[in-house]
Amino acid sequence: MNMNLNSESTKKLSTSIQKVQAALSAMGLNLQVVELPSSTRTAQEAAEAIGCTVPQIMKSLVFRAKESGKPILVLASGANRVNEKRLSEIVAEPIEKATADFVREKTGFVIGGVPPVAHREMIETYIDEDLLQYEELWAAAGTPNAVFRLSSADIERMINGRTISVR
Ligand code: 5CA
Repeated sequence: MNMNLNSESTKKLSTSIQKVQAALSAMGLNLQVVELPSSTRTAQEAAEAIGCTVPQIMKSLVFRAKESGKPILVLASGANRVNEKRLSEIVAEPIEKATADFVREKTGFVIGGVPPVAHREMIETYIDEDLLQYEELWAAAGTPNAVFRLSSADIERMINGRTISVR
């Protein structure tokens, strides 16, 4: 038997994906991580790979509060650009975009795969109100080619965050 071929064909799910699936299962929600053959690194790529619209992609954007150094997670509709001035007023601190290293350190995941749940530490979270209109949403699930489908109702069940207008 060709062991290389065999190990390739029985490739295991990455530990990052397993972490996300375990967290979803632990919440008692029947949500399944799916790995796609093409990149889901950006909202645009994810929408194309899934066959949904960009606004239905739930982006997980990490910011850093400049005074406290705490991470801030914004779950935003794929079509929306976060108004950083508005966000800093809500957070009551100046904020900046997180570096790739900061994202990895606080969430445990790489950019392009950051899920809305299962982070290494608790992260203050804000939810884009525009997401709540969609019955079908898709979020990253640990790697840049894994996602899971959820509904806007699932957001409230799984995420302890404040709903805001991010635009
Ligand atoms: N998997 C997709 C769709 S679910 C995804 O994770 N999209 S995302 O928008 O949530 O994550 C990509 C985001 O990471 C970008 O919008 C951008 O804000 C951020 N990002 C990309 N490159 C960098 C970088 N070099 N440094 C800091 N942040 C980055």
